[in-house]
Amino acid sequence: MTIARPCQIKTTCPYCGVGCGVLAAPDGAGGLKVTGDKAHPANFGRLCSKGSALAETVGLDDRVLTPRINGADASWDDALGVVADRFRATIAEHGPDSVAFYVSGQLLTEDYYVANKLMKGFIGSANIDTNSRLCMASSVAGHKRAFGTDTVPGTYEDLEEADLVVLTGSNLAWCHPVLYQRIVAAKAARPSMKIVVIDPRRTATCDAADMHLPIAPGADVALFNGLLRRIRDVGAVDAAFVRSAVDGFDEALSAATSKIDAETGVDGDLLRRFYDLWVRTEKVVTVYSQGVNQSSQGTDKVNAILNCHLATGRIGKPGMGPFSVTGQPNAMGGREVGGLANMLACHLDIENAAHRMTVRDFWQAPAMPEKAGLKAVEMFDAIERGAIKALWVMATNPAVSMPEADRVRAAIAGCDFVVVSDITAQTDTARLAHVLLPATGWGEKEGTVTNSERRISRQRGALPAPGAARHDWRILCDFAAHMGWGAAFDYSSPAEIFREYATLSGIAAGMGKDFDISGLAGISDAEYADLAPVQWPVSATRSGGRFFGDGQFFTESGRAKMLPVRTTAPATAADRRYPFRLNTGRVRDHWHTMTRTAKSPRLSQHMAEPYLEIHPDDASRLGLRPAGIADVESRAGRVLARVIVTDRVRPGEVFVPMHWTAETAALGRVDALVASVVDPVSGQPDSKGAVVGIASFAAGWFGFAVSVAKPRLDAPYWAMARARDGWRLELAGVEAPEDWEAWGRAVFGLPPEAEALVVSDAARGGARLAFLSEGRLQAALFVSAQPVAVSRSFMAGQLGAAAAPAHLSGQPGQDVPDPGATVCACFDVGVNTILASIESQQLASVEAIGVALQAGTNCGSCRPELAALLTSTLHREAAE
Ligand SMILES: Nc1nc2c(c(=O)[nH]1)N[C@H]1C(S)=C(S)[C@@H](COP(=O)(O)OP(=O)(O)OC[C@H]3O[C@@H](n4cnc5c(=O)[nH]c(N)nc54)[C@H](O)[C@@H]3O)O[C@H]1N2
Ligand SMILES: Nc1nc2c(c(=O)[nH]1)N[C@H]1C(S)=C(S)[C@@H](COP(=O)(O)OP(=O)(O)OC[C@H]3O[C@@H](n4cnc5c(=O)[nH]c(N)nc54)[C@H](O)[C@@H]3O)O[C@H]1N2
Ligand code: SF4
Ligand SMILES: [Mo]
Repeated sequence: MTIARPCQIKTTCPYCGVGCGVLAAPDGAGGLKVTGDKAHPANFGRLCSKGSALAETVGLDDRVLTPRINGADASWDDALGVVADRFRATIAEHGPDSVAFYVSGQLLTEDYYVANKLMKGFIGSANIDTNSRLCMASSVAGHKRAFGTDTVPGTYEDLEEADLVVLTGSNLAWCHPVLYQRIVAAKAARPSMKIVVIDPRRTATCDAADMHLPIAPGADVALFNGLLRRIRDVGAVDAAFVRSAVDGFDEALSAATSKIDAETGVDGDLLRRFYDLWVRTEKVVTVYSQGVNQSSQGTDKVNAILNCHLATGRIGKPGMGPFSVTGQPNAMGGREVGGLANMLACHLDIENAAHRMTVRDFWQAPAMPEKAGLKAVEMFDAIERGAIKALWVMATNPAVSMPEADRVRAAIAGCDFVVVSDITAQTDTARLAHVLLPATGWGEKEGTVTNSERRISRQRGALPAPGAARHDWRILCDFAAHMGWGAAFDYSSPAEIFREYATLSGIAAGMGKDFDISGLAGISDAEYADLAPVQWPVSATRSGGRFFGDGQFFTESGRAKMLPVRTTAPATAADRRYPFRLNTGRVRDHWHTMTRTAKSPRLSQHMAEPYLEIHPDDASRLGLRPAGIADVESRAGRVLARVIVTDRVRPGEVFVPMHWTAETAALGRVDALVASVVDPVSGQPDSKGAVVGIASFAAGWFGFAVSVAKPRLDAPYWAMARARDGWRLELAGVEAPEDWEAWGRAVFGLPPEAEALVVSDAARGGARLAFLSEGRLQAALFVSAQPVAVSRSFMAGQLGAAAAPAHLSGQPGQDVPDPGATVCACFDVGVNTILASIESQQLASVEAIGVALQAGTNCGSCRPELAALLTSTLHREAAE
C-alpha cells in the first residue's frame, strides 16, 4: 500500500525579481496548490496575482514533451547528436565565434553557470548573451562605473525604513507588487513616509504617491543633474564621505549644468518641491527600473542617480541608497554567474587577463576567448549577416522581445541552424527551431535564483518532469558529453554545480571581488536540499547585509566614482511621419510573452488584448475613438491595438504593452515597432524610446466571440485569450464576410451538426450568432459596425452552459448581475460589482471594499485600481 505523503514544497516564484517564497503542494492529480511562504523574508506569505495563479499554469496541455528535429519527434540521443554535429562542424569550418547561445534571466543559477562555462571555457567564444541585456545591462554598467562592481547595495528593509522612497522608471505596483505592498504597508504604519513617482505615465504606482513627476521621456539625467546641483547649492553634500570615498565630484557637478526645468518637462514648482524633499530627507531610497535602464542613455541615467546618493553619502545605510530592482526571477543570479557577453563568472571580467587565467585554470578550460562577445542586438545582427551560423536560444523569446522584432524573426528564420530549449513549442521563436528541446519548467526544476536584494533562494521540484523533458543544466551537460567534454560536465545534480560555483566565488573574492558565497562551497547534498533563503555575501568573514556604507568600493582605488553625465537629445527624433513617442512596458497580470500567464483564465481577464493608451487631445485630432483600433507604424513595423483614451499618458506620447505575440494577436508585437537603438555603454536597447505614426484602422466591422475550441483565425485584427472553458476573441476587419454562420463554423471548428441560432441586425450592420451542440453553447459571435458592446465577462463564463436567450443578447438577464472586467484576479471580482457595491453600500475605502467583497484582500495587486475606482466615484459624486 502506498501512503499519500502530505507534502508542501518550499520553492520560489518564477516571475519577478522580488523572489517571493511559495509553498507548492501537489494535489496528486498532476496539479499543485500554491500559497505564499510566511517564512520567506522577501514576501512573508504574500503573493501577487501572478504568484497566486501559478497553479493554473502548470498544466501539460501545451507543453513540449519530446525533442523534435524539424518538427518530428526524436530521441534525446538523436537530437543532441544533431546539435553537437552541427555545432562541431560550424566551429571547425568557421571558428568558435560562428556559434552563439542566447540565454535568459529565467534560467536557474546552475543552468546559467553551465551554459556560460560551456561557451566561454570549452567552445571558446564569448558569444553568450542574455535577455538581461534588454533588462539590467545599463544598471550593471552604471554600477561598475561607480562602484567598480555590479552590486545592489541595499536590502528590502531599506524600502520600509526610508522616510522617502523615490520610484523612477518603475511601475512597482504592477511589476514588483509584493515589494510595493511592503512599501504601502510601511507608509500606512508611518504616514510621515513619502513616496514620489517619476514616470511619464500616471501609473497604478502613482496611487500611493505623495507626488508624481510626469517627466518627459528620457529626461532623467537632466532631472537628477538638477538634484545634484540643488544638493550642492543647499549644502547637503556629505563632505567627509566624498573626501574619503568618492572621486569625480567636481567633474560630475560641472557636467550638471543646464536649463533643468525646461528639459525635464516637469512643472518648475513641483520639481523644486521634490528637490527640497530629497535634500532634506536623510533616509531616502531611489528605486529604478526599465524607465531608466531601457534607454539610449540608460547607463548615464543610472550614474546620474548614483551621483546624488554618493554626493550625500546616502548609500548602504539603513533606509538609504540607490536600488535597482531586478526584473526576472534570476536576473541577479545571471549577473553573478557572468551570463553577459562581457563577463566571466563571479563578477570577474573577460577582458582582464588575470581574471581570465584564474577561471581558465579553475575550469581547466581548453579554450578561452580574450575579448567580450556580441551583445544581444549585435548578436542578432550577426545572425542576419550570416556571421553566426548556429544559434541556441534558451528560456527566452527573442522573435517577440527584441527590438525590430520582425527583422530578428527573419534573421532567426534565415539562420543555418537554430536550437531552442523551451517548455512549449508554441512560441514565435520555438516555431523557428530546427531542433526543439523540451525543458522542465517551474514546479519541476531544481536549483537556485537570486532576487533583487541579493538573496539566494531555492526553486524546488514538486512535480515530476513530464514526458521526456529534461532540466536545462542536464541538457547542456548531455550536449557537452556529445561534444567530447563529458568529464568537465559530469555533474550529477544542481548541488554539485552549486558547490563548484561557490568555490570559484571564493577564489574571485581572493582577487578582491565582492561576490562571495564561498561559505556555501562545502554544502552537502542534504544541506543544499534544505537551503534556506540566504543573502550574499556568505563567507567566513561576512554574511549578508549592505554594501558601501563603510566607504569601501571595488574600484582599483577603492573609492567610488561620480560620473560627469550630460543630457542628450533622444536617439530617435520624432518627425512628421512618426510624431509620437512610443513607451512600452508591462501589465499587472501578464508575464512577458505570456507562455505561462496566458494559460490562466483569471489572469487573462484583466487585459485581454493589445492596447494603445493615448491622450484625449491626440485621439480627437486623429479621429481615434475609445475602443476603436489604432493602426501604429514605425520605420520597422506595424501593430494594431485597441484604443484606450486616457490622460494617464502625456500628449504626444503613447503606451503599448509588450506581451502580445503572433500566438495571441494578429499584429500585437510591440517590438515590431521599436528601433534597434542601444545605449552606447551597456548595449541595452532603447525599448521605451521609439517613434511611431498612428492612424485609425478603418474597420468595417468589429466582433467579439467566445469558443470552446481554439479558434483558427482569419481576420485583420484578432486577439485571443483564455476563458474558463475555452477562448475569448476580439475581432475587427475591413470587409465583412458574406456569411457569418459559415465564417463562424470554420473559425470555431464546428461540426456540421452543430446548431446555429442567428439574429441578423442589419440596422447596426451586424449579427449575433450562437452555436449549440446538444443544447449547450459551443461558440457565440457578435458583430457590429461599431465596437461591440456585449458583456465579455458574462459571455466568457457561458461556454458549455445550457442554451439561453442571453447568449444572443450578450448580456445577462436582469436577474443576473454582470460582473464586468476582472479587477481582483484572486477572488474574480469585476469592475461592475465593485462600482455597484461602492454605491449601494457607501464604501469609502479600499479596506471597506475588501470587507464587502474580499477584493484586494489576498495579494493586494488590485488595490491601486480599487483606489482609482473609489476616486472616480467620489469625483462623480462631487460633480453631481
Ligand atoms: N506584471 C509583470 N511584472 C513583471 C514583468 C512582467 O512581464 N509582468 N516583468 C519583470 C521584468 S523582466 C522586468 S525587467 C520588470 C520591469 O518593471 P518596470 O520597469 O517597473 O516596468 P515597465 O512597465 O517596463 O516600465 C516601468 C515604467 O517606466 C516608465 N518610463 C518610460 N520611459 C521613461 C523615462 O524616460 N523615464 C522614466 N523615469 N520612466 C519612464 C514607463 O512609463 C513605465 O511605467 O518587471 C518585472 N515584473
Ligand atoms: N518593447 C519592449 N521590449 C522588451 C521589454 C520592454 O519593456 N519593452 N522588456 C525587455 C525585458 S526587461 C525582458 S526581461 C525581455 C523578456 O522577454 P523574453 O525573455 O523573450 O520573454 P519570456 O516570455 O519571459 O520568455 C521566456 C521563454 O522561456 C520559456 N521558459 C519558461 N520556463 C523555462 C524553463 O525553465 N526552461 C526553458 N528552457 N524555457 C523556459 C517560456 O516558455 C518562454 O518562451 O523582454 C524585453 N523586451
Ligand atoms: S511579487 Fe508576484 S510575481 Fe513577483 S515574485 Fe512575488 S508573487 Fe512572484
Ligand atoms: Mo526584464
